[in-house]
Amino acid sequence: MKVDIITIFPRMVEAGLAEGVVGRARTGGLIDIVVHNLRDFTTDKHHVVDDVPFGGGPGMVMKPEPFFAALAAISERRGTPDAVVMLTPAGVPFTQAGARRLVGLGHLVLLCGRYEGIDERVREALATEELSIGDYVLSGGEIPALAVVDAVARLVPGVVGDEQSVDADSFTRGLLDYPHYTRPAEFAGRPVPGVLVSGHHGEIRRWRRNAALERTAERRPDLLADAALDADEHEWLSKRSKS
Ligand code: 9WO
Repeated sequence: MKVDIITIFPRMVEAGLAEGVVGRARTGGLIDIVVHNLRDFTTDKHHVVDDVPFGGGPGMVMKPEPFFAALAAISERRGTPDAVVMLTPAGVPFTQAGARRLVGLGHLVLLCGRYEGIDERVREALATEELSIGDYVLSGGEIPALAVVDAVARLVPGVVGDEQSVDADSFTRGLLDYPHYTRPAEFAGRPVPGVLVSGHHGEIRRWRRNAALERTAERRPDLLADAALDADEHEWLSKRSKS
């Protein structure tokens, strides 16, 4: 899996990729991520990446030339990407299914905007898709880019130590996660559910499945339509909706 990230804040992005699962996957050679400073693709001595907006209005707009030069250099050095993703609130909502689609591609380029936005010619001519991580406007596309990289990287074989934990991820089945507990067995007058300390693995699996289902039905019923449920779970849901 190759990822190229274009940003005017490379240190911010590198810091977000240096630790944890993604950091280990990079050092272990499981993912090849290169962070590019957009200013390296300018031709003036001040490395200008923005300019005033045509038509007037507040703020500055990111110039198209540096993005075009960066994409040409990346294609030359690392091959033509399979997707060029612009991070914007106007994009398609990013989901686990979206992460699964992206991990199937070999090479992604992520474009991070700042200021008031990126010149439209970049979106028209270079971006193959636009992704949003939520309906809010941030200061830049870097945090969304890190979110996308983290979700995609976790799906690269070998990145998450225990493969089972990715498959068992409730979100992998389209459900919210079940509650997690660790020691002490009782804290602040709140005991851990007995089944989790029973040693009955079948019971524990059932408890966790029902807890994920209950939590999803309670908080995100919209996810149930596409969730991968078995017959028991469908029966449980229909009983719940009648109660
Ligand atoms: C801002 C914006 C606001 C309303 C509708 C569409 C919009 N697009 C952008 C945009 O691309 N802005 C650039 C990137 C420049 C300003 C900071 N940027 C940004 C991206 N803010 N928030 C995001 C973002 C990206 C993905 N998911 C949520 C927010």
